Amino acid sequence: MARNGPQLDRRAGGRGAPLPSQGVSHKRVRTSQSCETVMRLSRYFLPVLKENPAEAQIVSHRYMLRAGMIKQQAAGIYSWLPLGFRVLKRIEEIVHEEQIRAGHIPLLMPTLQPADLWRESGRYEDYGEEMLRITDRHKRDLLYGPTNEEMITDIFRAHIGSYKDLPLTLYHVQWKFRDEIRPRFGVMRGREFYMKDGYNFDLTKEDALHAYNRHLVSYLRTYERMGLQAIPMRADSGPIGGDDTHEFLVLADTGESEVFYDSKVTDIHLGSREIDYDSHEECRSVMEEFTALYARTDETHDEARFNERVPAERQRRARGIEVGQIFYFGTKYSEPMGATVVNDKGERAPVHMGSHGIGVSRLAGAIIEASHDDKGIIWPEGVTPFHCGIVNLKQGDAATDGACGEIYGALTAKGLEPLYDDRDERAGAKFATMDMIGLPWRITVGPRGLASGKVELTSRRTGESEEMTPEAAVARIEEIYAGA
Ligand code: 5CA
Repeated sequence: MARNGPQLDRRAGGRGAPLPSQGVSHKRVRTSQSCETVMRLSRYFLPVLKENPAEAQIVSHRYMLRAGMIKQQAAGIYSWLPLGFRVLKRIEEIVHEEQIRAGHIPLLMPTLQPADLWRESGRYEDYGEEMLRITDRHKRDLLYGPTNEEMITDIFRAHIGSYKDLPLTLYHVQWKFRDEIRPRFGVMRGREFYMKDGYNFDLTKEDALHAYNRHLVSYLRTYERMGLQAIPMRADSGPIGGDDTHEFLVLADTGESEVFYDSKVTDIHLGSREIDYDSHEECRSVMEEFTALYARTDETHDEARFNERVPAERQRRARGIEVGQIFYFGTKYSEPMGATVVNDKGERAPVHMGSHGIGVSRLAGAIIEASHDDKGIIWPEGVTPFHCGIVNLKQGDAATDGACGEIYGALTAKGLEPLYDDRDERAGAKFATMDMIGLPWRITVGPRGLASGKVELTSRRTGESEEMTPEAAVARIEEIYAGA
């Protein structure tokens, strides 16, 4: 991986515009995590497992358990332990930044929803066994939301009545529950899972299709910042409805979806292009560029068309992990639920809508599937739980302890978050832990190197090490994360 790849470029914005704050910082999450004690391994909570857990069938599940990221509490329901929680928050933060950059507005809806809302759209009965239905003490029917089309439509109709308030896209990142028949692969197919779901409201179909394209572009950016290539593929809309829908697939042998595509699609990247999210033309042209070549999931795959359009040597049949999906469904919810606006001629009409989801918790697993080796996880810089590790090879040695402390202090003073392995452990055990938890950079400090004023900077991805002064190592880490 290029050291300054697109996923490092956290500062680049559409048209270079500064991000509005909207309650979401575009620096690291600081919520009680950056306090010094939690970044010293001797005082952290990192329950690393030495053995492979028998229940884990795929590498991401295995490594998430072994690296002490998650703990299963019931089938498909997990606690996120401190390391996993940091990754989850980091993924969420990138999602927020890119949504806000595209002009979408965050809010927060509850996990529990009244059944009556779903009776209005007709989905209460349709949704079937996957919906967790709950009755409260007053015998009122509730459900744990599997998605939020009805609730957001209810919010819209309560407050908006004029075309002048459009376009509008609202989104949240919230826990969902789907009582999956076969929860498996850890957080990849959970029953309780964390999802970003966004909903656009537009006056016309044309505007709503712009919202669709805008979401497609913002999703491409989101995934690339996480070090992932997620290919938009024509898919089936399932219980959400509508005819226009694309899923975003990360190619991986362990993926649950069967995919068919022209190998040329993997050459297309968004990179650091500046996209004007208000421009219908720009968003449409990116959408067309990314969806012109054949790429479909098994639900919409058409073998005859595939053979006709894709030369044999470029035909790929593979597996993929679905990390997001976008939908345009017109007035499917606005009409039955009465979400209308008055247009400039004074006529009232239902709004055109779409919904757009990203599997935030699933992404933690998908990133590991795409980025690991036989020693453990290799986090892309964009989502790493800590910017780098510091390994003290001789704990208790005054010079080594002192140098580690200085490096630690210099990094944190620059707003970076290192994880300092200050345990009284053998070097081999410390390296094994660092390799398993996958921090992309490691600074190793030992008495031998220090005698000539040097520490070692190692890339987790390439395994290459370089000797340099502690100051140079700190400067290098800073440069890497500045995306300069
Ligand atoms: N309302 C629409 C868009 S917001 C919706 O619910 N779309 S979805 O069903 O495709 O879900 C969005 C994303 O959530 C999926 O692409 C997938 O990445 C993730 N997801 C869906 N089901 C699960 C699950 N059981 N476990 C983990 N992630 C899931």
